Amino acid sequence: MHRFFLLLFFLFSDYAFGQYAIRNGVSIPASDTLRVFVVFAELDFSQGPCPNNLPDNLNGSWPKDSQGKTHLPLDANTFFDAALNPGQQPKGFITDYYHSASFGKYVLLGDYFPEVITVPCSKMRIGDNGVNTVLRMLDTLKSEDGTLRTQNGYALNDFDLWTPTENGLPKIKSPDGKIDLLYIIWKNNRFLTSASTGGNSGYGVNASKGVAFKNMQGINNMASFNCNNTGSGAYTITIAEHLHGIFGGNNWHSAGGRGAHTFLATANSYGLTGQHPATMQAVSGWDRWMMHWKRADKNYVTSAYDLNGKEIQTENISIETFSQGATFVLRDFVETGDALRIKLPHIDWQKNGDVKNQYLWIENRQMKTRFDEYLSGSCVNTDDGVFPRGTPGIYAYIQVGKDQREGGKEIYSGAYEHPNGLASPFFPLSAEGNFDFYYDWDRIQQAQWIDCNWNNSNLPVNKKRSLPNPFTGFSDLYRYIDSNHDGALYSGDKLQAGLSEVQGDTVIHNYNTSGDWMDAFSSETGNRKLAIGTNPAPVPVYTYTTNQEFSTFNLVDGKPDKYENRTIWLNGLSVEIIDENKEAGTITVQIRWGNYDINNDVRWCGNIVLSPNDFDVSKPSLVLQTGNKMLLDRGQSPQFHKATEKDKNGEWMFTDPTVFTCVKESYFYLEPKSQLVLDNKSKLVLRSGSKLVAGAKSKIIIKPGSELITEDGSQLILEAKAKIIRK
Ligand SMILES: [Ca+2]
Ligand SMILES: [Ca+2]
Ligand SMILES: [Ca+2]
Repeated sequence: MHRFFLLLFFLFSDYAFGQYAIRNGVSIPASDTLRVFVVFAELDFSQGPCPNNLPDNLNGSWPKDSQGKTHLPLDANTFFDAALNPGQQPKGFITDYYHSASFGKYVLLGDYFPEVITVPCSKMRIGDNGVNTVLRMLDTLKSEDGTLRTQNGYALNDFDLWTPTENGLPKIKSPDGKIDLLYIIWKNNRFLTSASTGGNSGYGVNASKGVAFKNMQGINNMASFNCNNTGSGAYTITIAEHLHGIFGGNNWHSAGGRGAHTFLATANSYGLTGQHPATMQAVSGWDRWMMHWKRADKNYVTSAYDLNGKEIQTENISIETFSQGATFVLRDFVETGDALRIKLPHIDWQKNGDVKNQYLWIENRQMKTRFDEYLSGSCVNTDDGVFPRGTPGIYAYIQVGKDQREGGKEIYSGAYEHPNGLASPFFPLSAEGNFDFYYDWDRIQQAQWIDCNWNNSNLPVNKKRSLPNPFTGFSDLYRYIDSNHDGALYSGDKLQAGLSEVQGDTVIHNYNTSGDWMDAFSSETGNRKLAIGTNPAPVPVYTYTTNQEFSTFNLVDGKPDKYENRTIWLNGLSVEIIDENKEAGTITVQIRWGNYDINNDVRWCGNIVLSPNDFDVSKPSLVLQTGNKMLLDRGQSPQFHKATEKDKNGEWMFTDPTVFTCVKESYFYLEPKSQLVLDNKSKLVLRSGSKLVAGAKSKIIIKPGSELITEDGSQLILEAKAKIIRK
């Protein structure tokens, strides 16, 4: 039998023999048609004893009649389409979601048993997924033609289209006598994963045998989770549980969820693998790239169009592949798949343990489908309703690792150093920028049940008083604070940031971590460019592995592991919007690699490295243009989970002082009348073979405690009336 499977695989796969690929799905297919058998179930807490004698405190919104009988959620028929004819648009939210995400390649159908299965509490044990209990109860029900019928009249074997294979190998499209995928959606099961399973959690899709029932020999896969409310929250949790069947285990969540995380805090990105606190669940470029979901009329999964209308593959834009730069026209990503994926220079992963590659994704999102919608809609700042579902424009995020689409079985590895190993690998770049936030301690908001506050005490941010920090600052979509001042993050920090903001004289409760209208690069927000001098900038971001509970951190001898990126590699990349066609919804984006100029004031923090000019080492690789000021300063946004030292006001700091290193052959040019200021123990290091030229009347100001270090063989050239001022 085993040999037979392998033969089929060899014949029908377009990959080499033995190749595993994420797009083949874990235990279920991630393309073609799959029909989910859904059972809505509840626990009857009056038929105890219940485990640990816990009470029923998940009441949810499922209806009950006057006899106390629980009925199906009112929107039970809105999750899935039971069937879909070719060319027909799905109505069910989840069927439509995957249909849209995959351009119709993934038809995820579903139908449900027409009554709620009520399970006595005494039949549950803590940690039991409840599958066999539910299957045995179904087995006792009256058969119709030897089977059970679902709401739309399907028999059980209509849910058996597939025979599973190994994770990552193509599934076989023939029945094996087992239900392909059983979803048990619970109203109130407190015992699923622990003695306190919440109203929206449980087991994601995974392979599971299950007992024989009726005319079936069992099941291939199950998901079993609470969904005690109806409406959009129910769809969100269902999509979040389904991802494990197609992407992988907990290390495939993004924007929170269980699994060890890539960054010091989880970033609120969007996409299929996101769940709360994702900004949106609409499909991302990475989702489609990973799953090979291509629009039928296109040649490539990830592509865009040049100015002549020719489709260009854009999944591997780099300084090597598009060294002269390029200009692309992007249509709405969700509808077309147009997107750019740009490999950030200076990180080049070769083997496990190396620093993971980072890629900048650029997507035009016009907010056209019903999935382009904030998950926290009513609490989001939409510019007073001007952009209720987000501002149409360019959305940008950095992908860290998660770039092994095929290979051996290790593509599913959860090992921290493996490129695919960590969850929450996306770092959104909000057009609003990155800052060292100013928190207004005089206006702490006490816990109260008001809109968008949810009884959390919180600390408002004052953006007007925050300092720009494009490289290592936080944004609305990525932040954490030591609010109890004990020198440790995730240690007693009940007071939260991200729920409120000081505007003028008042505090606005706007849940600003959940995304807002200012995230898009667009003429609407005024930010149309990512480059070395902008905020944010297209440079690699720091990583810092945190476990799923944020209780342990992966340090070696007290330092981040060697696969972590802790270097801001400067580069000449710029990504700029050069045209927006509002009517057609298209955006033209220009990519260049030789943009080394800074034409505004900047405040830079972190471990920053300047490399040589990529095209001509005799030319500058960084130019601070006339009249502008660069401040090298110590960042205030935490970059370690434990404080490094106290500042002069006695406050804990979670950063190292800034070090700006100019490596061999790099060339930093201060144009006439520009100013470079070193403050707060910043160091500027000129390595042997590097060059700093201070143009006429420019100034290098070195504040107490800061240093300019010129190694032997480096050049520091002061042109007419340029000055170094030590304060
Ligand atoms: Ca099957
Ligand atoms: Ca914002
Ligand atoms: Ca703390």
